[in-house]
Amino acid sequence: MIVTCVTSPVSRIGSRTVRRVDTTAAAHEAADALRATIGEPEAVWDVALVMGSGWLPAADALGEPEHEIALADLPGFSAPAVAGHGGTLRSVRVGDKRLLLFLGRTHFYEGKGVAAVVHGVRTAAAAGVRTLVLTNGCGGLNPAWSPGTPVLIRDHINMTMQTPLEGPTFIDLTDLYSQRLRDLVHEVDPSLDEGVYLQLTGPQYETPAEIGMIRALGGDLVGMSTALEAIAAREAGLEVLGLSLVTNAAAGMTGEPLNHAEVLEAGQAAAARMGALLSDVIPRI
Ligand code: 8IG
Repeated sequence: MIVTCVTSPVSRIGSRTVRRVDTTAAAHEAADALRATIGEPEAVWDVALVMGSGWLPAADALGEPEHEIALADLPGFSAPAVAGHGGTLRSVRVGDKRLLLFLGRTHFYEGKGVAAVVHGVRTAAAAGVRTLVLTNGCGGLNPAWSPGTPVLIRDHINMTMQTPLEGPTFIDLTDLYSQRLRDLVHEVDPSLDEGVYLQLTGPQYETPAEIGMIRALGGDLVGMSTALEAIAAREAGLEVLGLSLVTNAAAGMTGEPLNHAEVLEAGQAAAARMGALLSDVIPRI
């Protein structure tokens, strides 16, 4: 359980309400530890950006970080399985905005639970953030989207059958991927298509038959992140922007097998466009 630092054994077997309060407390503990680490006890950030697979090469385009720390050094973020392979957190000024930049995220398939998957989002909210930009690398179901094509997320289908919410937390998701923010991105790049992102748990990629199912359900993009984080963000009152990078055609579409090298290559090739897009969008948020 990721929130052991503030979850007493009593609350763990206690009511759901107590546990929900504890995930918020864990996030505030992490945000306070971040402020203490950088020596700014009053620091507040405006925007958080989660860089998914394929997006990491674009991170440097956002500018020189004022601070960079290992996420594992903050409470509630677990140490990486492989030393040196954990996520990092940067604090960057972009225009007049203070940006919390998460390089790497916890995926559901790591088996640490949904609270661990969304701890970064809740920490960002506790650090004052009002707007969350979620990026990911994903498979594309539209043959017009060649690897390296960015697509705006219009809506999602959460097929993980999980939720970060506990208790009777009836959150409205009607405009989860904010129309205001999508309009703003379209001002910067009118050519961007929109699509519905469908999250599965992974870690295996889909079978061609599953891609057929996803298409029938209305999914345009398929991946292993983002939807659970977006739900937690909305619970925390954040406005959400979602951007997918199609790094591969979904299974069965090309006759070729899927491979991770293809994902990394698509990210490298698209880095300049993605970096410019994010640098243009964030100051306007
Ligand atoms: I990058 O084709 C990336 N992540 N589920 N399917 C799923 N996740 C992905 C894919 C994909 N590509």
